[in-house]
Amino acid sequence: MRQTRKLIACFASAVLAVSAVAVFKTAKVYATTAPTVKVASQEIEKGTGSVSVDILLSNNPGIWGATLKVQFDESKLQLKPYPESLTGSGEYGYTTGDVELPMTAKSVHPSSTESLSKNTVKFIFEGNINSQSQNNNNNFDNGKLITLNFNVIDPSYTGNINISIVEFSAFQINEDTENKDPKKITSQFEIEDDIITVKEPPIAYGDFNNDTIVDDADVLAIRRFITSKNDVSKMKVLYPTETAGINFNETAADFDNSGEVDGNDVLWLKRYISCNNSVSAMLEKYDDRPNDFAHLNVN
Ligand SMILES: [Ca+2]
Ligand SMILES: [Ca+2]
Repeated sequence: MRQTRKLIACFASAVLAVSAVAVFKTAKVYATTAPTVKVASQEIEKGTGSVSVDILLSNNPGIWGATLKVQFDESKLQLKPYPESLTGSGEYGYTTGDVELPMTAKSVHPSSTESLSKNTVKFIFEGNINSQSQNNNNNFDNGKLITLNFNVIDPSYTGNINISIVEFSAFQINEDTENKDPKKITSQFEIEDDIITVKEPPIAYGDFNNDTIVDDADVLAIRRFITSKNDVSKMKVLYPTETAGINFNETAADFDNSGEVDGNDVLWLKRYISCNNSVSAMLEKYDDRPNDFAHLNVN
């Protein structure tokens, strides 16, 4: 799923520091030693609510300033706003990373100075060439450039969410000259986009009543479910008080993973609970098992 793109990063003068840089898509494969800015892939479970995504810098050729623009799916993600008491307006959910660029990081989303859509966040790492005391060196750090912190909008969504670096421009000063005049060089950054994968959580086999605990209440509920001809709506009619407000997980009721819910699930669930919810203890004690219950160990 990963997309790789090349982007020409202009090492320009400080005056040109924030100028936009064209993005060129290409199929060419670059050596692993190429300067790279990448989105770190992430995998979360459905309903997690939030996700943090790192933007990583590697093979840093030495940069003094940079501009990073990242796009995301605004129908699925929202950048976490900082509490207003901590920051001014226009600053959004990010945390600085390992790369200690001698610059200030700013998010520009939405920007009063630049027209950005809601699906874009922009950071400017901007040094000060005129400073007498600091920021007069290029930075060669690698690692986390910045971390983006998102809220996942739809708690029921599963699937992929694309995160794309749509602009990365960097510039470099000439440390060898007294006036730090920028070396005007051009370097090629490899840009790697990636995705957030939102997966279904593993099935909590046995937890029929969905309270995150596997215990006798589940045994009883599965018995009632079977009595109700494996129909939750019938069960709710037959046992209105006992079932009120419970979102039963029928997949979890199939404790032995046989494809149907029946007396064997009640039998093995009782055995499992009697062994303090230990699969290995249950398998050691009972050898008439229908399978090795490996599906329980994925949880
Ligand atoms: Ca339960
Ligand atoms: Ca079963």
